[in-house]
Amino acid sequence: FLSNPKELGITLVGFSGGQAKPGTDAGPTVLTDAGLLTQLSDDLGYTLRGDDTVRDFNNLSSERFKSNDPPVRGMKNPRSVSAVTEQISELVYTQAREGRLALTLGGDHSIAIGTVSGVARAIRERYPDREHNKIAVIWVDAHADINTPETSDSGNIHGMPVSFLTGLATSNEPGIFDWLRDEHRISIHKLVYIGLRDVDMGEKRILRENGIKAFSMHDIDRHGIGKVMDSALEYIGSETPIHLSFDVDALDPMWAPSTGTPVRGGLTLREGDFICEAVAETGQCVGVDLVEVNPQLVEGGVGDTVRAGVSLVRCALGDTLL
Ligand code: 6HN
Ligand code: MN
Ligand code: MN
Ligand code: MN
Repeated sequence: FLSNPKELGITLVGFSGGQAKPGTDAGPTVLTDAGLLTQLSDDLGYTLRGDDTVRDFNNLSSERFKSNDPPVRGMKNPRSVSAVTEQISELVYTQAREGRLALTLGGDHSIAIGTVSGVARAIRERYPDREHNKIAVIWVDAHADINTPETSDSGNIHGMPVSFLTGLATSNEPGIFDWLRDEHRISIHKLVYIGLRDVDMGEKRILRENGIKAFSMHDIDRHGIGKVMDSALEYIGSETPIHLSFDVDALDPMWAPSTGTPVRGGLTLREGDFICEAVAETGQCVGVDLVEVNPQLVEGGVGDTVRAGVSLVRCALGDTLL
């Protein structure tokens, strides 16, 4: 699915409007300051060709926060999140359309409305005649992020991206996700969750009623991460391109404390790395997000979380495979 499997299209998205805590906007900076991009080219041999291969959204966006953006259907900052994700979708689309692996560093998880929709549209266009031109999404997270505006208690859009991406939630309101069309959407049957442990009541109902594939921490404890990844990848099938959306809060706070909604009882770093390796090993991976790194939250600093994030991205790009 990639025209050159060693070519990356990177998008840096310092955006925090999908939730209330400042700091997530500095996520891409702490990851790149740790040398992540240099490591990807120098250690892993990825090409970052031309000045369009790394798109720094911080410099591109003129209107990250709209000044007049009152809630709609309970959603907070709806116009800002919609405008930002629309631009990300376009950027990521152009990268993936070139056959590059689209890597996005966030930012809060609302940005996945942009990344997943951009990749989904690009792959459809690249393979119009293929049966398997609809991407699967592996969503690694403590949370399901599938609230609709109506089921959400918080109104934070980072808890809703999957409902907009699957079409469970829609909006025709001008400037509020009215840009999302069928070509951007993913099938609810090609979605797999891993690492869930804090799912809201309304979300559990959505998961149940739609028969959505989900591996909770309970399943990982029972079967082990190896069997869980086997089942997840078998469910997706070997012909389907995969987008991996990794929320760093899937890891236990012991490994990734600097994040906005930490939940204890999570993945070890090694289990997280294994998930990424197993996806890389398929050769089907077309997009990767790493989101919710927030350098402002923890007293002892963001070091542990950044090291974990760097490790996850390296593994997703095949670094640890022999
Ligand atoms: N994330 N379910 C909660 C909510 O506000 O809807 C938490 C969402 C967390 C979102 O971690 O990306
Ligand atoms: Mn989460
Ligand atoms: Mn909750
Ligand atoms: Mn999330």
